[in-house]
Amino acid sequence: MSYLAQQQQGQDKEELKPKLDADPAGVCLSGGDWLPNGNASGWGEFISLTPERSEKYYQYNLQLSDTVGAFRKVPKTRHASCDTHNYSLPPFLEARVSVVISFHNEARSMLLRTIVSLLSRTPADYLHEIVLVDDASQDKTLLEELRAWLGTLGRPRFIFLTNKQRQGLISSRNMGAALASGDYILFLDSHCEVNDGWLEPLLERVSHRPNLAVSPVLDPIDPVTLRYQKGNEMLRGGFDWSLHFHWHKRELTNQELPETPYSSPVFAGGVLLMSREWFLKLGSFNANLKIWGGESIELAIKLWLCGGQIEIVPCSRIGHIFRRHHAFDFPLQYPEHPMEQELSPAQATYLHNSKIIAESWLDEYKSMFYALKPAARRIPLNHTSHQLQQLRRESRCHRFHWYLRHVSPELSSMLYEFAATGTLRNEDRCLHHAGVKNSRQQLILVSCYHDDITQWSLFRSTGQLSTQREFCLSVEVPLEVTLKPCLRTNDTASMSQRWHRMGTSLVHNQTHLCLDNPLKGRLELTACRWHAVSQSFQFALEMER
Ligand code: UD2
Ligand code: MN
Repeated sequence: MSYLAQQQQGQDKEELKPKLDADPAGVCLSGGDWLPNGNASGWGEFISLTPERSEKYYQYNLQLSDTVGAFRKVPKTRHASCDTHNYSLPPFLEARVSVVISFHNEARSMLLRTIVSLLSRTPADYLHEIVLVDDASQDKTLLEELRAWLGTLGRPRFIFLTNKQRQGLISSRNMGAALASGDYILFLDSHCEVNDGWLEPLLERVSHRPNLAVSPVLDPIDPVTLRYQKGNEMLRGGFDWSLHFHWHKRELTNQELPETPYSSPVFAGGVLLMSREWFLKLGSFNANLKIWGGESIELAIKLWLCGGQIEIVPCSRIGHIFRRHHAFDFPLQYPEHPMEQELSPAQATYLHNSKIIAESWLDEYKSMFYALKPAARRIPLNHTSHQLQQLRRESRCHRFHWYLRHVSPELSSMLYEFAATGTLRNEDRCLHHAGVKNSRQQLILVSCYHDDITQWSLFRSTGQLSTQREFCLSVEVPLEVTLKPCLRTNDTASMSQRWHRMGTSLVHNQTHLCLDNPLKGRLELTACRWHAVSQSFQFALEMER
């Protein structure tokens, strides 16, 4: 029974009475409105104090968020069998959960809905505490007001923490975790709604295997309509060699049901639950990572390499608003550095964090990362990694090739599938896919130092040369070099998309002509000429055969 339900039902119970008399907070109305102090105007007043009222600022429909109420019903998205399964749960006293939420400029109604969904849908005895870290939000009175309301509930315990200066979500989550005292810790974004029965399936898994960390399936909540949708349980989390997160489709093995928990190379984004002790033993989130990005990939790698596992549990569902753009600014990372001209602060931050992951864990494979992200070489790292070296030694962590072999077949198959990968350079310019113009894909040659410069991969088996967005370099009649969606190789038209290497030339299989850049900027197909500079195209990384 959730805390709120218990409080309502327990109104006659002696032990709850004094608290309820003193503070009638926590009324869950059947219409779906959870009203602090049981007072409709309280909610309105509370949320109207959200300082910035534009939708663009939050990147979701603020007006709607303010009107749908702090509590609402959400559709059941998990498989029916999850409701009838008898979860084997640990005793309450051994499985107290601390929820850590860090937020920066979250709308009041949204943050409150996140908290109220937790209070309403989490078995009271398991929900030990909620740690709220205000990461220097513009709304200066929010936390105090929340404290006034929530702090009086008695249970669960609330811990409130305010950063005077912006620390970013990674440090903030670490600070929250350091103050937490539950057996398990859950990290949550501040615009989530947990669905019915979200916790039991997670606890069942981790209580039997202390080194296991778990994620729910994330159900997307539309940022415009706030419609709660069903997330896909057929995906595993992963990343590519540029250390960007990707979803990979999974296949069900014989007899495996879609709702059965399944192992995953990384978490479903940043929402994860694991033993607090194990989290601290792993050194928490890497404290050298800045502001936003990469921390859950870093944790996933060190967890697997140092003796843990990760599972995604489809019977556990948590709704999350996936925003299309960042809703916040990134602080300048390198004010005096020329790089600041080439990279936005968001790009510089992400690249910095990715470089830390590569340097910490990728061993000899970090050359793959640098080949795909050459700009990362110039990112300065001003820290020591003693702590990490100690962890690797003391916990006898595996080297990265173990992860390739045992955890992420996708990542290792990228190594074997490609004949070459990375930026594709001709003289001092690189081949770049610059989007669509006049309904044609634009293929241009630009400076190789753009952060988002196109990464190409030449597939060994098919000869296709494709961008990360799955466009393939193609030849159209009469001999025009273009970009087209990659075709399946059983489609005969895919013959126009096949290439092979001869030295540093790229030879088109069908015509036996070579890719050429004779006019410095326009690609053509011409007769191959040995050692012609305009026909020489170098990938950042050429694999050994
Ligand atoms: C995704 C993850 C998030 C984290 C992040 C990368 C999901 C559902 N979310 O976030 O958990 O792994 O990627 O780091 O997979 N915030 C701060 N301080 C800041 C910036 C953000 O506290 O300086 C808060 C923010 O209010 C939010 C959370 O951090 O609650 C995550 O940020 P986001 O929601 O803007 O980004 P998202 O969903 O891509
Ligand atoms: Mn988010």
